[in-house]
Amino acid sequence: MRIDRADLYQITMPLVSPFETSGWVKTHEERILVALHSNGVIGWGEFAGDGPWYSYETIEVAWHIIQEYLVPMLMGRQVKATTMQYAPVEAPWDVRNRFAPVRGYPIAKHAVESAVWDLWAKQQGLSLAQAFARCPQFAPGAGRETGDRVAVGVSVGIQKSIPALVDRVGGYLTDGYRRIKIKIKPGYDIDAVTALRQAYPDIALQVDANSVYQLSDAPTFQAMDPYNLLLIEQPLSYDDIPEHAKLQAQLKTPICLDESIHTADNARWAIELQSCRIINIKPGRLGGYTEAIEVHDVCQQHGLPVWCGGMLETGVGRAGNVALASLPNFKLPGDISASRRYYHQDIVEPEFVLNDDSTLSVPTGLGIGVEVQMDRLAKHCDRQATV
Ligand code: OSB
Ligand code: MG
Repeated sequence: MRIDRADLYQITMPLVSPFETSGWVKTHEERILVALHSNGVIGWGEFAGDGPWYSYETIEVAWHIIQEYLVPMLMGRQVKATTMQYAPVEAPWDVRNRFAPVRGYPIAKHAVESAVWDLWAKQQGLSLAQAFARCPQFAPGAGRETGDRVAVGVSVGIQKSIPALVDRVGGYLTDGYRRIKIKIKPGYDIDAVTALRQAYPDIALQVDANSVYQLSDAPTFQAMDPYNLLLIEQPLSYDDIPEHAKLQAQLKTPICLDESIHTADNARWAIELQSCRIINIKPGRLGGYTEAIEVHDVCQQHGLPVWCGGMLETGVGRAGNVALASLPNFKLPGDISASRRYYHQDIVEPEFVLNDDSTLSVPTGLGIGVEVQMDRLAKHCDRQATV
């Protein structure tokens, strides 16, 4: 695959409503879009980082790493101080090895790797979901049958009060979402869950702490056990695996790891130590779709269900998440809501809309299966560069 040119766009997108977690609050999202050109075909990828909150990767640092290292390495240019010999990559699943000498920066790597997947799928005449089905298997018997709709829910940020939360959740239920995740923090946890269970006794409900608690907070989570939550997401530190095992041993509710799982090896260790019973897969956090598919396969092999997390992606990243979630071990609804839950207007057409059964349809067109609208991109663009 010869890459002729790469265009980078930095954009700022206002959110429909502020998104608050235990660690940060956002009113706008900054994004980098990567467009790789090859023989007149364009492959798109998105850097949906943030930070340095959820991850250390800020927009400035990602721009630098993508422009000065990742794209040149992909194009086969010599990069300062590397010893590698570069041939063009043949398949998208080879990109992670190409990027392996660069330590860290998984979200930046994903932005470039995902553009290669899109480009390759378009060149092969495949949708992204079909392209994922061609990925080599990373564990015995890994399933590759993809569905045409994926179950989704909504991730609800911290609200000003518990009654405001109950209202907000009611709004999303009316919109048709059948799985609700709420962000929690100390002082806004058991009360929030109790109030939601009183108002909506039977809804599928889960919580996400974004790493703000400690093992000594185990009683808080034990107090949630009677509420029949689907899972408790990332209660402890963002790199921790062993202490989550100690917490899981004290709980009936499954722990789901998000921030702690950066690689397929991390997933293997977490399974081995019984740190969690469910894993959240985000291709950005994992450095790309290939690593994400490996985590999918490893979990499938061990009977651990996975689901697709989100980072408030625009339609570019969202399309990839939907395609990924169509793989068979994605057994729980994803944080992949409709475009309008996040943005007044998405930058792609068609936008993602919620089906009656709380699903999104998996695009069937070539590659990501949605078209980036260049006029909308231009409207939001703060910076552009060409490599
Ligand atoms: O922890 O899952 C998370 C958004 C940004 C960063 C981290 C997280 C989130 C969400 C939102 O929960 C999920 C979405 O995209 O709807
Ligand atoms: Mg999370």
